[in-house]
Amino acid sequence: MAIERAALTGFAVDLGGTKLAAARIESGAVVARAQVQTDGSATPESQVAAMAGILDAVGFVPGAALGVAVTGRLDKSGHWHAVNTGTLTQIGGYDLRGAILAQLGPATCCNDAAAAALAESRFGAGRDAGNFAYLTISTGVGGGLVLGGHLLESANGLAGHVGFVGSRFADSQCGSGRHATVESIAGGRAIAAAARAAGYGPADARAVSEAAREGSAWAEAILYRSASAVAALIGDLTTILGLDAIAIGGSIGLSEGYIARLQTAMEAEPPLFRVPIRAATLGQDAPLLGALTLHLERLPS
Ligand code: BMX
Repeated sequence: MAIERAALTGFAVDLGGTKLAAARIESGAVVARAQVQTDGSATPESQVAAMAGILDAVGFVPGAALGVAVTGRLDKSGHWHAVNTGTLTQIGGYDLRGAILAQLGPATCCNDAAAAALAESRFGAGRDAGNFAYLTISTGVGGGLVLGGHLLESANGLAGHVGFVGSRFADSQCGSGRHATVESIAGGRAIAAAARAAGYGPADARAVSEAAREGSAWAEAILYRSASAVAALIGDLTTILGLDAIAIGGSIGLSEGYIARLQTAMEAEPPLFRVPIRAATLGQDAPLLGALTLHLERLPS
């Protein structure tokens, strides 16, 4: 059952490819937040210890309501797998739900973009949309689909991983094992790699965004190519799902100028295949709010 935002009280943790964040949430508002950098090469046990540590920093007490969002897929049995093994190098089928239950108490574990999609659909940019997609452009390109009010899920946890769809803009090997995916040309790791290949290393995606803001043509070209690949993906998703709206999140997606680039690139699509593109209104808190929402909505009443 869909809950009201005001009913959101508890804790949430969000382990992304770049940052690990935790929040204490009271009546739908984030009242305490902590954030550190993610260590993508840490073992799953160390990742859980880092989650416990950051939850401690926001006042978590084991047993309190808890939602856990992670980059990567969560299968039906609660096992956690990296899809892009370049982002999390040690995560290949770890019993995350079991480890969290043992160390922190009952919690709901889910994909970070799926959680954000649910939150944006319930309380943010997708409130008026029947069929809605959320895309995060960050370390990777993640996605969540809320169709007719229901978050699309699958037994293997891969549903919604739209960054691994093929792209005509790409031509390199993706860390997922697929060739020429959207993520392999549009995500933060791809943006940083393109900057390095053009001789501007060791620039990370944030430095590329900064360079574009200051007017560097090379940085603008890299970001416009990323936006073009995402715009084509949005056209494909609109075709398959008849989307009413799409929200964009993630550190790159929400960086200055990115949504404007997307809107320009979207003009290459015929009008029927376009959809309103909005910024995620919950910003970087969307995965945190969504993970707790999912947890509370699934508690037996
Ligand atoms: C990748 C994939 C998704 C994730 C998305 C955005 C991995 C490790 N991650 O497509 O599960 O939702 O990135 O997450 O395979 P980010 O926060 O790591 O950018």
